[in-house]
Amino acid sequence: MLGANPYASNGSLATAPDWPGRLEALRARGGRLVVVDPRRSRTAEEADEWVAVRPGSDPFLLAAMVHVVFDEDLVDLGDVRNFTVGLDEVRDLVAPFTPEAVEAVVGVDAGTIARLARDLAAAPTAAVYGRIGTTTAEFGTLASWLVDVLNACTGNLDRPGGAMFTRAAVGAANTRGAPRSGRPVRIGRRHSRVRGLPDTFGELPVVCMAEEMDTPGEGQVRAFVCLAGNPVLSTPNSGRLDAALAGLDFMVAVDIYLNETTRHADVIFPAPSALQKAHYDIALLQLGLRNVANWSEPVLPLEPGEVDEWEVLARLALIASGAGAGADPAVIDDMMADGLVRSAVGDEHGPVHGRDPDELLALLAPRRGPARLVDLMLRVGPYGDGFGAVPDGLTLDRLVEAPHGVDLGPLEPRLPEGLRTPSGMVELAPAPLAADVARLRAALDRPVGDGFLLVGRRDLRSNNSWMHNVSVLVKGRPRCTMHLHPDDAARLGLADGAEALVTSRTGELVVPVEVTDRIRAGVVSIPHGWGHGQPGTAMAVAAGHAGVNANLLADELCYDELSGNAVLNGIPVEVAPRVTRSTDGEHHQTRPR
Ligand SMILES: Nc1nc2c(c(=O)[nH]1)N[C@H]1C(S)=C(S)[C@@H](COP(=O)(O)OP(=O)(O)OC[C@H]3O[C@@H](n4cnc5c(=O)[nH]c(N)nc54)[C@H](O)[C@@H]3O)O[C@H]1N2
Ligand SMILES: Nc1nc2c(c(=O)[nH]1)N[C@H]1C(S)=C(S)[C@@H](COP(=O)(O)OP(=O)(O)OC[C@H]3O[C@@H](n4cnc5c(=O)[nH]c(N)nc54)[C@H](O)[C@@H]3O)O[C@H]1N2
Ligand SMILES: [Mo]
Repeated sequence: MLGANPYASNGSLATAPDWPGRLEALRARGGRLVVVDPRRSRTAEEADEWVAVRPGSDPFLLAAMVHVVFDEDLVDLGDVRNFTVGLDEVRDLVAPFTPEAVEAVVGVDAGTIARLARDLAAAPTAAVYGRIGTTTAEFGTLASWLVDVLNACTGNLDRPGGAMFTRAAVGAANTRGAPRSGRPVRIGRRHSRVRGLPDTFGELPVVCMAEEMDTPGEGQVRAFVCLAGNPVLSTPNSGRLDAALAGLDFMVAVDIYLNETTRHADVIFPAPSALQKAHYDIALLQLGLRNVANWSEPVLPLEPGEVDEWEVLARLALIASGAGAGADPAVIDDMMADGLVRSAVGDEHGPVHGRDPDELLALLAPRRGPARLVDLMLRVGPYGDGFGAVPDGLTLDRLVEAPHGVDLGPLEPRLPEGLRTPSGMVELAPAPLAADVARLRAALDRPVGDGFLLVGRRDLRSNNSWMHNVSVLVKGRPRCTMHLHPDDAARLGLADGAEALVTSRTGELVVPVEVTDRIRAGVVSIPHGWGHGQPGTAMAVAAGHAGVNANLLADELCYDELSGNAVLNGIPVEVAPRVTRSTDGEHHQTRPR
């Protein structure tokens, strides 16, 4: 497990209840857990081994592990060998990354790296899992790819006990259309105006958001719609974004709080409480560790005058399209349902191919909004009733009758049927990834600096930026502190509880220090999502536990060139004791409180 701390986060892109319990069960049945993290996180503490890498170095570590697997003839693709291409290319791509070549940049000795690779290859089953700490980095996409490559080369792709694919009940691209065919991934169909950064899957990088607002010229962003996001706390160089938002002509937000971002909005549409909404988790159930389907009905009714969030969004879409504020949100809702039904009847591999769209729409009545769309997607999905074609198949009615969810069984091997690649094969070395390895190779020659690198961390009691206005969650010891290794603390003269001044190219902040050996020397950790109490916000509890905004330090010029993703971990910073100027003009270091 690299760059993930499920004891705090309960997992990410690997959805299951009780991750800690699962890890404990894994160890109880004789399994071994190795955690790769610059911090000895709670998960690392529960693990058999903690590998304290330098931030940002995961792709080097992973490439070296793949290298060892090839070099020692340990490659075994298992059952996927008959439909995998690119193995020889991978061997060539990782050739320069010997354990000896990467040990300085990874900060872990070559012997340990080679042993990890051998252990992994020798295990009867194993899974490599990398998350936020590995992806929000300069070579984040390569790190994710190398995780997959390592799983494949050790025979763990698509086998029970290894890394498997969910068969989701709703919305899965890998159960739609023809098996073993798909479109290639295209990056860079559009480019951002100011820096010319390419889009990925239609999205432009968040690292160019502020400059698109504050750089004059044709195409400058002057209006902004923010839906359930708090980018002033969650995105790099948020000081610049904060100022850019203040300078916009117009901003709309849909949010439950008047916070650091929504304070810039001209109009805020409040969303009803989570308890007043129906819920089906389309996104995270694509990555379930078991096939399940869950629908929650609203627990509480809407108050008079309250509007469902989807209606707010539909109305905004209508206004933006010129239809005006009085237009009926049903127009958008019907358009969505109609579009989905038509694509379902057009799918020659689907269960309703060739049927009359109006007949299916009639069968979905009287539901509307998300409930209708979920019912439709369930019924044409891999477990669906196919609108009568499959007796006992899933419908939303069946989920409503099963408030604890429907268990669709453990994950089962899905290859090659689940492949949606252009070649119909597992493509181990797709061109954009293979090309990016040159950038990683070049970085191997960079001198390994000795300055501080800043990483984040998550806390069980916090959720990104927005759980800090709830007293029971923020009471007790402060959560927004900077972890600092005792050796670094001694060298800098910073005691536990003292205030440190942390600076980067983009900003500076003062934060209380927590001296702890649960972090690698040379690395400091500050959680993101804090920095409350700004003028114009209305979150009284959060303001009393304000903390600092770590993303003032994250640099919008640092991003993964392949994906455009922001670098949020491994940010170069300077750390010093906070110096205050006293009335006699002399400088004094702050003392521990
Ligand atoms: N309680 C709680 N749960 C959450 C969230 C929350 O804020 N609070 N957020 C949710 C969200 S949006 C997400 S995406 C998931 C994220 O879930 P996880 O991916 O588990 O994320 P974190 O808990 O932040 O763990 C990231 C770990 O990466 C480490 N790290 C930092 N830099 C590096 C590096 O360069 N290499 C390696 N190997 N490790 C590094 C950090 O020290 C940290 O321990 O959690 C979700 N769950
Ligand atoms: N330094 C650093 N930065 C990070 C990360 C990191 O690990 N380190 N993690 C990154 C990750 S993984 C993520 S996902 C992003 C998250 O970044 P954001 O999505 O920008 O941040 P959140 O704090 O999750 O913002 C959620 C917003 O939704 C609002 N909200 C809550 N419930 C509702 C609702 O029902 N309806 C509506 N409309 N609004 C609601 C909240 O009030 C809040 O304003 O942050 C990223 N930023
Ligand atoms: Mo996230």
